[in-house]
Amino acid sequence: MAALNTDGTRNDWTRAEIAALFDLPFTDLVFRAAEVHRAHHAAGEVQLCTLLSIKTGGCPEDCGYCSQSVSADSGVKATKLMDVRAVLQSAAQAKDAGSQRFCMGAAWRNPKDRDLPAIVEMVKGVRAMGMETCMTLGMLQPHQARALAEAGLDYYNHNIDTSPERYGEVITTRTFGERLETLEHVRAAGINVCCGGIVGMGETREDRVGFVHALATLPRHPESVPVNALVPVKGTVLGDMLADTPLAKIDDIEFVRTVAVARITMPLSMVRLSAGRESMSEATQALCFLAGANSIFTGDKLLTAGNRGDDADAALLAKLGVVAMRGEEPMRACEAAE
Ligand code: SAM
Ligand code: DTB
Ligand code: SF4
Repeated sequence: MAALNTDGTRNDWTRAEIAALFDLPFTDLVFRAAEVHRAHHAAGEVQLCTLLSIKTGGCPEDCGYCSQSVSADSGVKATKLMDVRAVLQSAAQAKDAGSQRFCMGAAWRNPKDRDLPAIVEMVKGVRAMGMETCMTLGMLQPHQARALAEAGLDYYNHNIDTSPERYGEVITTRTFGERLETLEHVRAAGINVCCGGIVGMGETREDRVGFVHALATLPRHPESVPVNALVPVKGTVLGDMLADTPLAKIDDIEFVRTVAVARITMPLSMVRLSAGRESMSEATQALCFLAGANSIFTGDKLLTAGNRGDDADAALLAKLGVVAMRGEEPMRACEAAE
C-alpha cells in the first residue's frame, strides 16, 4: 500500500510503478497527468523564468553535454564572474519582460568563498526588484548554502541529470552521490530545491524511469523539476555523438511521456520545460503543457545556447490561451509539507 505524506505526495514510488506509467497508452498517460495538474495548479498558467550566465565557460567538470566544460571544443569563451551592477541591469530587463524568476548560472565545479560576497549582493539586488531568485553554481558546502539562504535565495538548481546507472557515462569528475549531498545542504539551509535533468542523451527508457524514480523518491520532492531536452552542441561528447547518430534524438512522444510521468509522480512541483524548446514544435510544447509542464525559460538565450525568444513565446501562449503566472505559485511542496 502506498504511503501518502500529509500533502498527498508520495516518496515511495517503485521503479515498476514508474515504468508502468511510461507504458500506459499515450492518451491515457496524458489524460492522467492533466488531471493531476488541474488538481494542484492553475492549468491555464505558465511560469516565466529568465536565465543569465553570470560566469561562462572554462568549467573543470567534464559533463558530456555541456558547451562550458574545458573538455569540450565548443568555442565558448571563458569569462570572469560578471559584476553585480551588470547582473542587476539584466534582471531589470527580465522583470520588464514579465519574468517571475531570475536564474543565475555559473560554470563552476563549486563557488569559492571569495566569490560569495558578490553572489550575495546579486541575490539581494534581484530580490529587491520583486522577482524570485534562483542560482546554480555547482556543489555547495553547508556554510555556503547557509550564506545563500541568509541572502534570501529562493531556489537552488542542481540537477541529477540522468539515472544513477547512466550518470558515470555522462560525467566522470563528480558522482551522483555528491549531487545528492549538495541537495541535502540546500534543503538543510531552507532553500527550495530545483532539480531535474536532461533527456535525449542517447539514454534508454529504463534510464528515464530511473531518472524520474530518483527525483520522486527524494525525501522531499524538488519544488521545481526542469526537464531539459539535450541541445546538441558541436564539440561536446554527446553533441558529436548525436550528430553521428541522428536517430538517437529523443522522440517527441517519449519526451512528452517523461513530462507526464514527472507530473504524476511529483504533483505539487513546478515542471519546467527547459532547454531544447528552440527545436521543439509548437504542437509538442502544447502537449507538454497538457501533460502538466507549467514553467518555461523565456528570452532568446539560455546560458550559452539559443532559446525561442519572447515574441515567439508570446505568440505561442496567446495561441494556446495560456497566461503568464503572476505572484506566488499556487502551492509549494515545502509549505504544504509543514
Ligand atoms: N555548473 C552548474 C552545475 O552543473 O550544476 C550549473 C550550470 S549547468 C549548465 C545547469 C544544467 O544545465 C545542467 O545540470 C544540465 O542539466 C543543463 N544543461 C547543460 N548543458 C545542456 C545542454 N547542452 N542541453 C540541455 N541541458 C543542458
Ligand atoms: C536547467 O535544468 N536548465 C537550465 C538551468 N537549469 C540552469 C540550463 C540549460 C542550459 C542549456 C545549455 C546552454 O545554454 O548552454
Ligand atoms: Fe560545468 Fe555545469 Fe557545464 Fe558541468 S554542466 S561542465 S558543472 S557548467
